[in-house]
Amino acid sequence: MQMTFRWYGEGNDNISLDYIKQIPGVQGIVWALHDKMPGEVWEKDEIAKVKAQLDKYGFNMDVVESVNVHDDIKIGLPTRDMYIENYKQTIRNLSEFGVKVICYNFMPIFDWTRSNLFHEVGDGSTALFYEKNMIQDDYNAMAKYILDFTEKYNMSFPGWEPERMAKLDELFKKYEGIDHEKLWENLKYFLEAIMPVCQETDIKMAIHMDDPPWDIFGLPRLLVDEPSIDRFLKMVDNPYNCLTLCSGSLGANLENNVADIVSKHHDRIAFAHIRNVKHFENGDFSEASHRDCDGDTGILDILKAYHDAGWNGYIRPDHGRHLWGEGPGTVRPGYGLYDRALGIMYMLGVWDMLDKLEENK
Ligand SMILES: [Mn+2]
Repeated sequence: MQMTFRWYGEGNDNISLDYIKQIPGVQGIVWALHDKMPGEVWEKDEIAKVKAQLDKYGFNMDVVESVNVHDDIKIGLPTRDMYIENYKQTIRNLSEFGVKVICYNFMPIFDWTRSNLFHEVGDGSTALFYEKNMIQDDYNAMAKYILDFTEKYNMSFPGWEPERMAKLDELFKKYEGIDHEKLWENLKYFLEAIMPVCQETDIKMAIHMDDPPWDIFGLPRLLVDEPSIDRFLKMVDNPYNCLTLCSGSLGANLENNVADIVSKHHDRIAFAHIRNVKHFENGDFSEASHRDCDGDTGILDILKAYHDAGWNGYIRPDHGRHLWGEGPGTVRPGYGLYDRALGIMYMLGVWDMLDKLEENK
């Protein structure tokens, strides 16, 4: 496996590359041009700037997260072809800088969704939290919570662009009539259109699981469990059509066995997100430390499944808790420095031991 760390870019992330360099084992930065709106072409001079910043530290830029997909593609409007052409151009531009994997998602309107971004965990730290009752019918209330937060702390979250969120009612109207089957069709159309460019440029498209893995606010969500992942990979059966397998997203549903999915589909997993989730009886869940026993996701089984498969894809700690003074205004929710660094050390510790056991066999 190749360890990476997500970074939001110069002037957009309080964590410096200097600090990331001090975490053992990190080879690459998972990056993006965060000021780009979905549908825009990523220009070479913009990509070159990031490359120069990463080169200074010897980090690779092999994984991009995310190149967001325009809503018109998800809805299947006639304008989608223009946005798909832009997407292809972005892939070609990225390939000139050695990019190997593009992480993206196909969630309608909302990206990841939580009801509390800095929930007290009980040991003095905070974590992202999902209160089931809070996320039922009122999408405007939930969007307001997130947007008030981003405005207060002068931040922006990928997928939560205020420009898009300002037109929520309009967006929901556009998605009327888009059920699961229609959305599957539109995803297939998009992938079939870009696969030849992926083959030509040797870039894998790695879809992120839907988070949480069920429908919200009446919007269909597709990548939610093993059968839907099977369907996705079969639908466009091409080695460039891959997964970003997110243990945290899938782990929000206790019925998902992530290690089984790893064993079954490791050759199509280009990028692994490792995160642990702790469940409560009433259906709420909290993000947890990477340590296996701190949550219900089965982190040890998952890492072992990757190791057993001889997997050599890209991996990163997904989210972390906020520790040691990290909080609103100092870090992005879920993207502090400390807990993600601890997560890396846990993963590398497990991995190194598995290597050793195998050597001594
Ligand atoms: Mn993830």
